[in-house]
Amino acid sequence: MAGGKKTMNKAGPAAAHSSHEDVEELKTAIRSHLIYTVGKEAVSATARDWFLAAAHAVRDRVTQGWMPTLNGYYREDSKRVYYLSMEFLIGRTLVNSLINLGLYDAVREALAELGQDFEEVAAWEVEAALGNGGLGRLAACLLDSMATIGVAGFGYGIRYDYGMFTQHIEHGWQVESPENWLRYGNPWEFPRPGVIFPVRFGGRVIHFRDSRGFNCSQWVDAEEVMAMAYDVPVPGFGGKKVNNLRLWSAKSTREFDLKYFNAGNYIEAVRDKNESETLSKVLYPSDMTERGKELRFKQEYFFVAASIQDILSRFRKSHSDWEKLPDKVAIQLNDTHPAMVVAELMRVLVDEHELAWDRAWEITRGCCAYTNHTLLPEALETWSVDLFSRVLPRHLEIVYQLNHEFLQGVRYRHPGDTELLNRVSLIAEGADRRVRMAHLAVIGSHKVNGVAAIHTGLMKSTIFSDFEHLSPGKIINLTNGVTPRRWMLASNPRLSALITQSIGDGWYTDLDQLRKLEAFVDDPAFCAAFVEIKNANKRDVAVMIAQRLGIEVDPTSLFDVQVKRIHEYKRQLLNLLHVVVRYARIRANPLLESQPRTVIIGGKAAPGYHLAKLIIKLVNDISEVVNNDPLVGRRLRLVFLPNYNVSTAELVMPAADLSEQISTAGTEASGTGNMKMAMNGALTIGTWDGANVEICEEVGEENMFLFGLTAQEVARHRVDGYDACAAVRADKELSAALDMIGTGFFSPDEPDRYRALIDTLTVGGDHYLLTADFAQYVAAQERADRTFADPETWTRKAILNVARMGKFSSDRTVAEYARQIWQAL
Ligand code: 26V
Repeated sequence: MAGGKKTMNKAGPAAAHSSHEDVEELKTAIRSHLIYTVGKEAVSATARDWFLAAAHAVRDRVTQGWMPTLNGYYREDSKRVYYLSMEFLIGRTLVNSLINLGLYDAVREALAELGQDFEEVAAWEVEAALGNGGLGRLAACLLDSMATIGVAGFGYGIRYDYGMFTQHIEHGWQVESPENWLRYGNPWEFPRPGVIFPVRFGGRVIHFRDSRGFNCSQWVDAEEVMAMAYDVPVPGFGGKKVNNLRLWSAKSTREFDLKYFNAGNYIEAVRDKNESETLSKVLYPSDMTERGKELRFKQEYFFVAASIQDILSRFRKSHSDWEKLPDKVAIQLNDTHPAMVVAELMRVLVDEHELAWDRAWEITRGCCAYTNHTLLPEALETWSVDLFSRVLPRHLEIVYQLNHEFLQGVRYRHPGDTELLNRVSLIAEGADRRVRMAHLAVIGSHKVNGVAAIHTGLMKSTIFSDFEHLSPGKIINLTNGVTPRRWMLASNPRLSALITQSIGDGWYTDLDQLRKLEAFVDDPAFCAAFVEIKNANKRDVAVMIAQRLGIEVDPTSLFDVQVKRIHEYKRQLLNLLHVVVRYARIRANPLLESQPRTVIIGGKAAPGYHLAKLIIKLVNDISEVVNNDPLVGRRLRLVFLPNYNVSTAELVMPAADLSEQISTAGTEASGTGNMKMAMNGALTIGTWDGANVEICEEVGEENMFLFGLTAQEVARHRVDGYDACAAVRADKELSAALDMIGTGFFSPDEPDRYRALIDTLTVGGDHYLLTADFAQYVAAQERADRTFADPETWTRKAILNVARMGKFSSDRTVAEYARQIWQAL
């Protein structure tokens, strides 16, 4: 991933005013890192060399706050919050760190005085894409907020050698290539060769009686891999607290090497060494399915086992009483991926520290809490008992024992209800017996949370309804948020500067203060500036699209944006049907007056998800036809943005007029892109799903375009059965659009290309109910057109969106976690 100049960020929105001394000091630091860290002289240094030198100079400043923070936590014996996540989708770090440290203007000036253009230098940073999408990006936002509001929060994850793949588009199709993000080194991390723990796999369990006559178990003959720590400092805004993200990398053990070396088998030794190091090689690039993959199972246990050893050894430095563990340690499980924590903590406490089983169970549940991020059945993790017993035999025993005791309790309270026992069991019985990780996470946690009100309600009434009856009050809602530092200050410096001029800078850490902007909706100067900023952001994106894709888009047209992973439930296809309808209307009536629109779609498909890949090809096929049809003129453009990632998001979110959040009601747990666009002044066209519902409560239904079935209606359709073919027959425009796609209008080289895709909507039963929502969606789009045609009204609504999005700061989310789950504020 190379350069590409970004034509924005001219003014530092959040900079404490840089003093002359600051700039001089930074120049000296950057020069010195160029020579002593990068090993280059100014005359031969490339922009990347300058990036590395600047990054190291900034890292030094970050580090200055890091040790005092960590020492302070020791001194005060603060309760520590451990956020365990298989994914941290961090993105680039330079600009964000500068904003949080208040050094943005100073570094820009320092680089300028060294003859370097800040944007060009910053563009050389390769982003840390250690995540798939929403779940991983949320983890990164929560880390920023924990450091900002002063929670002693530590992230634990995996340092994948290869993060999210790079998406290329070849002949309209997605092609994946591995992203070797560490190729030029990662200036933000500190390798800790001294912090290294063994992680075991395989082997068997022996049972014996100890000297006290107690039954004991021991896990023996296992293979070992080492987990080595890499630390990444996480500065909060204002630089007062700098927390730590610890990422584990797999290394082979020394014994391992020696065994082979002594046998004189050098080549074998190196081969096996590589194999044991594959554990942290690659992020699984699926955000929903990748079931039953042994390597994924091992990755999960690998980072759980290393993190638990680290957490307990830190606890033991200042405590000897295990009962204190829940007072000093909170472990947040980001989805079920780290759910093995429950069994691992039990194993360590019981087998290694000889705690009584019941005491260990109290302690485990006192520490753990679990966040659910999806209701989709295909994403709920289960592991076959067979795999489990081969890889983690002792953990399987513990799961069985926990299940036995849990079911005994249920049986006692609900005698005779065998159906209930089957439903809540940790084991799904059948030909292929499987461990249900969500059930393990629920029983092993003192709190379970959903990520938006509607999602939590559905958790309680569907997938976890039995648990809700068994432990009322355990399941709570904590609506997601995003960090305004990255998603406003860093990505939208123009808007941020206007806001700060108008209401001061308190909103950086107290986003509710945006409400003060409501006083400006009738201020013509403010409105004009607001409009001009949106237009400038749109021009930036238009330039990027022209450079990257050679497509000319009209920056005054309505920018209609849907950026997110490609999934049937997110209904990019519904968006495309609307585009086809618009196009068909223009063809049928070439003189039609139509509000000019640029529809932008971006997102990655899981490499094995054929329908999602076909949707990408369809976007490209339609855009080829529409964008090159002279009949269309400036009225319509369709653009597929390749390789949508955090950096592209930072460019696109501030340029959106219309934010597409059109998932089938009840399927999108929360969404966070919806928040990013609305707080940057986009109006949402969306369904009654995820956080859209709460955004509506905040900004007002009159300032959005909501449409479609409610989650209840969706559920009713699923029970009663839904006749998609009848719905298609009844709608002329819909059937015409489906015919165009299905019969090869956009794919004359292969007329059948989209048959399978179209079939999902008709004979396939239309599981995600696109055809049911279609007419209402098109009507909502027409409302959007009419509103956009009246710029004053549109601007007013856009400003009110910004002003009323305060709730969706991840600072609020973290404060709720701290008070309601962690007891850490
Ligand atoms: C599942 C799997 C299955 C195995 C392979 C790797 C993998 C990676 C991730 C997942 C879980 C995906 C769940 C997810 O990303 N949920 C999203 O979470 C966001 C943050 O809460 C939320 O805004 C989105 O609505 C939700 O889809």
